Amino acid sequence: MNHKRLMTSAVAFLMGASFLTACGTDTATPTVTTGGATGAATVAATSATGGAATGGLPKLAKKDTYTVGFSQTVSDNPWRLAETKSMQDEAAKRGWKIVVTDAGGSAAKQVADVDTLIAQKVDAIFLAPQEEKPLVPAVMKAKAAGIPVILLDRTVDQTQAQGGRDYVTFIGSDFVEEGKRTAEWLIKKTGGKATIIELEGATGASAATDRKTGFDTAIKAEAGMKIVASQTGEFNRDKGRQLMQTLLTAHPDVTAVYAHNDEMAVGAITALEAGGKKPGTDVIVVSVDGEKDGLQAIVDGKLGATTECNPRFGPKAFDTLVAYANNPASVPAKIINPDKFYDETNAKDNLAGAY
Ligand code: GYE
Repeated sequence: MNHKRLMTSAVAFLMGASFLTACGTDTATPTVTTGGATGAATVAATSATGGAATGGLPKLAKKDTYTVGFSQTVSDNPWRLAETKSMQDEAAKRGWKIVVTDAGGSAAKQVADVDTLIAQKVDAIFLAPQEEKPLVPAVMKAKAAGIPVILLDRTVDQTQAQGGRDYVTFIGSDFVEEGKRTAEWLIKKTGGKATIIELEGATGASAATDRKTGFDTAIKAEAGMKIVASQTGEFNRDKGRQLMQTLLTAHPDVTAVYAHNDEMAVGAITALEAGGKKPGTDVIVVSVDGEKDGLQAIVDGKLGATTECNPRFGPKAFDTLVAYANNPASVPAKIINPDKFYDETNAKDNLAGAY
């Protein structure tokens, strides 16, 4: 970030902070950034758009710029940081204001964060739900307040809230498919014979539930593929490392590890090496995401493969919101991102562009 940009962000942050105080909504500590100097000069006023929901979805008025909220789950890994940056960069590009909240991995805190965004009367809310069930009331509250919600990267419980009815749409990957593709690569690599430890993502998160379903279903059809342990490492590198250390002691005969994200895979690789195993040879490790450290681990021969899950939502998220303002019927209830796949054949070529 150059000096001018830094100053702009600092000014924007201060203006955002005073804006929050003025509104008496200082229960959370959102980060506020705007799109460059012009954006910073005009951040003082926000406006509520669209009417209150009368059964259907809240409308979004057509405007040149919007103030949007982005409710992030946690900021402790490169995937989350890349997602937040993509949203902020896109806001800056368009001269929109964006208010970012960080739930610190707590669904309860995220519900409060959404309350804060509603109280600020943002035009729309981009929500990355930490967990499927606890965030349903937040979606409903925003709807009742007349604020359209777009779900990003994870979804909410589909039996209670639905795209096109309670929230505008979900934009993200097909997690079941990610789990399945990762399993298929592992089956091929191991000739259908492996003793597997599964490191799950955050409990209750759709990304974890569905990645497990996809992988476990694909493995079930193979008599030689056995999952001997499956526990949560919460999508976190160090928790993944600690969990792998524990599970390795209980299952020293492990020959494969499936981690629901690269962060936990990298942690598991550290634990395997500390436990005297050679990842890539003794134990084949596979995961999901395609972050820089994941691709580097493939180049180093320690990670076998990773199915991409792209965190750069900014352009698509903002385009979708504009499309919704122009013509609500043009936005489908679900927008699925295409995912690439990385292994030793292409990891090196994609390293430079990775996050
Ligand atoms: O794969 C993981 C993260 O919800 C798709 O959450 C996302 C997942 C992502 O923290 O690394």
